[in-house]
Amino acid sequence: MFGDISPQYHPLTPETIADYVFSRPELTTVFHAGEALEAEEVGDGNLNLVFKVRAKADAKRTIVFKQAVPYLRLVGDSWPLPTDRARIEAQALEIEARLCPEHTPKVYFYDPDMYLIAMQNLTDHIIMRKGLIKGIKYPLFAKHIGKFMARTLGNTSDLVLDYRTKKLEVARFINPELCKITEDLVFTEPYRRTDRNPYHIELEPQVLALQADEALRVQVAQMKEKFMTQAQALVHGDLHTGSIMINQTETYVIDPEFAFYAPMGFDIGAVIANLFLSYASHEVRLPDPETRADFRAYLLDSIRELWHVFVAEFQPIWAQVDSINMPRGYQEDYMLRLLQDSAGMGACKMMRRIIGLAGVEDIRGIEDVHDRSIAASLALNIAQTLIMQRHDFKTIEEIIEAATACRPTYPWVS
Ligand code: SR1
Ligand code: MG
Repeated sequence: MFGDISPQYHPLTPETIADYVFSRPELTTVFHAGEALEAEEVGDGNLNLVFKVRAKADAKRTIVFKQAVPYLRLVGDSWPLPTDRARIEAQALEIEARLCPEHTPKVYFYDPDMYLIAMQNLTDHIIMRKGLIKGIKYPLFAKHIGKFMARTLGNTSDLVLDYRTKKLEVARFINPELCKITEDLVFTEPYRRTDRNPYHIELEPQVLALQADEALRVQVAQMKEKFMTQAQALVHGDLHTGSIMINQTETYVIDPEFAFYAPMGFDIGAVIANLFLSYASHEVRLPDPETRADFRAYLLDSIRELWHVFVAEFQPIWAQVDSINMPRGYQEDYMLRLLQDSAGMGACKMMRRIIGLAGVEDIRGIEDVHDRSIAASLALNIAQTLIMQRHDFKTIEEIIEAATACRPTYPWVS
C-alpha cells in the first residue's frame, strides 16, 4: 500500500452512488434531493472506476464520477497503486482548465476522502480511438490538440513560470508509481523477454529481432533517461487517443492522472504515435481501398497540422522570454529538439502498444491474426524508423515521409 487510505473511503457501486450524490452540496443545482437516478459503471480503462449518473426524469442532467481504487484495475489487488493519482488528476485538470478551458472537461469537485472527481459527462462525444477505428475523420482535431499542447506545455515550463513556482510545481506533481508504470511498460519491458508482453506468437520473429537490436536499445535507453530526468513541463503523461473525447466540432482531453514534469515530447509523441498506430491499423482495417487511402491521408495531414499548430501556438510563449538569453537561434533549436524528442518518445509509445502489456484496440482488436500481424509489423517498423532516424529529422514532413516509406515485414519470407 502507499500511505494510509482515508477512513471515509469506500469504492462506490451503481447501487450506492445515489446516496453519495445526494450528500454532495456541489451537486444540488444538478440533481434534486431524492429523485430517481440512473447509474452505470462504464470504466473500460486500466485503472479506475467510472460511473455515469443521470436524472431519470431528464438525461441531460448528468455527471461522471471517476474514482481511484487502491490497485490497478486491469490486474487486480496484486498490483497496488496509490489513490493519490486522483489528486494529481484533479490538480492537472485545474491547470488545464485555466490554460485551455475549451478542451478541458468541467470539474464539479474533487473529493480527497473518496479519491473521486465529479466532472462533466461528455454525452455528445466519443473516445477518439473508437472513431478512428471506424474511419471517422475529425477535421478540427489537429488544431485543437496542437493548441492544447502548446498552452499546457509551454505555460508550465521554465519558459513561463518563475524559478520558485516551477520547482514547487515539480514537487506537487511528483507521481512516482504512475511514472514507474510508464518506465516499465513503455521503456523497459517491450525490449526484453518477460511474461508481461502478450504480443501474438505470429509476431515473434520481428519482436525477437527488435529485442536483439542493441543499437535500438541504446536509443530507447536515451529516451527513458530523458523521461526520468527532464522536468521540462507538466505533461498529461498518457495522451493517447483513448484520452480524447471528440466530435466534429469539439475536442476534450481527459484522464491526466499520469501527469508530472517530463519532456514535452512525451505528450506530443504520444499523439503522433497514436495517429501512426491508426495509420498502421488501416493497412488492413477499412475494406474499400479508396476510403482507406483517403482516411490514411487524413491521419498524416493531422500529424502534419498538429505540429504546425503547436509551433504557431507556441509563439506567444517565445514572445514572453528574455531574447538576450534565449535568442532566436536557441528558440529554433528548442523547437527542433522537441520535434526529435516527439519522434523518439512516440516510437517508444508505439512499440509498447504492439509488444507490451496494455495494447491498443486499433491493432489488438483486429480479429484476423494474419491481418493483425501485418498492421503490428508495420507499426513496429514505423516506430523503429522514427527512433533510429530521429536526429536526422528537421521537419514534421520528413518524419511523415520516413514513416510512410515503411512497409510491414510480416508475412516472413525465408
Ligand atoms: C497497466 S496500466 C497500462 C496503461 O494504462 C494507462 O492508460 C497507461 O497507458 C498505462 O501505461
Ligand atoms: Mg487513462
